[in-house]
Amino acid sequence: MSNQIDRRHFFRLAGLSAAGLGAATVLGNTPILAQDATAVPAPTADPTAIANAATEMDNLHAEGVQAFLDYIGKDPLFWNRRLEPVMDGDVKVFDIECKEVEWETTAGMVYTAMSYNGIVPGPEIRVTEGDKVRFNFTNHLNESTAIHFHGLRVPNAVDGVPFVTQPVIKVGDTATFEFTVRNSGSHMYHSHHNAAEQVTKGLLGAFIVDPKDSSNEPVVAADYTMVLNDSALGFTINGKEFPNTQPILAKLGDKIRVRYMNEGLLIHPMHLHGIPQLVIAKDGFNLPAPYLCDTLTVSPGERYDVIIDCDELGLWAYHCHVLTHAESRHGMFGMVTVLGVVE
Ligand SMILES: [Cu+2]
Repeated sequence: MSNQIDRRHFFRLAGLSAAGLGAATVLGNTPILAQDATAVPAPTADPTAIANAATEMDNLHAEGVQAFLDYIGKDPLFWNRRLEPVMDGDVKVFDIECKEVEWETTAGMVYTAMSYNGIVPGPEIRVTEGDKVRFNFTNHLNESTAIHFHGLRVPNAVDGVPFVTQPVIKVGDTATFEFTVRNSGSHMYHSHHNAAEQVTKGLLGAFIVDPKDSSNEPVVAADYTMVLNDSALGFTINGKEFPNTQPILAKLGDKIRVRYMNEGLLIHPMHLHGIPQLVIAKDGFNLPAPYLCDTLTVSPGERYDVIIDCDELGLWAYHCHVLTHAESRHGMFGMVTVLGVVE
């Protein structure tokens, strides 16, 4: 088969016009010229129609931003989903139910999610290094599940991997896990059974351990957790897609801490406009040499802690920089929020 026939076959598969093929044939066989033949033609449409279409796209972008602004303060769970324990002697007890829930990530986007206690992500666990904790997980799903404490130093027997260290939690059963929290930092808990589906559908949560000795902790005005997820429920921050995400609002001069946790299947380079991020910890380990960046790639399973010194007034876009996770012709969506620095 000649090279010429190969190229004709390729162009036919690509649905290209005979005119384009002819131009490429006349001009030669190099790949560059073949690409030229596929170039988008100069617009020939009515200029008014072009202007209207462009304005329509602009309006969709503007409507999304307005919807975000209108939604500020309407989701108190977004930054605050901590579960207070019940004390049993000196043990902090957390009761968690695994159950399906209809979960709306943004207006009109409702999914049948898998949840811990009816919310996605599940409740945030926050304890102190040295605490004794007990978790009672009850499975109301239609399939077995398992629980892994990701990043925590635990006895092997509570590592949560079915058929390696323990049985699954069968439908209707309650499983109890008890251990002493040995290491501080930003960690997670999530399903370790049919996990690509169960975790991306919502069986995930933050597990934050404050150090017993807090003298080396940075002093901050506020502490935010951003759980990133993708796939089953779209591209979400704390279970929500723009415009139904919430901004971080800070006062000029505030230092804030943000804890990123990626529970999804993809990388998410988190980019903050205007103000650098000081990375102080990776996977719960304080870094010996913190470093500055404006875009921090958070891979699946990773956690990063950053300090943001809010020294510039304004509304600073704050988003994943895989742009297909953040913006389309219909405007911004997915992993987008704003850091608002006000006087
Ligand atoms: Cu992303």
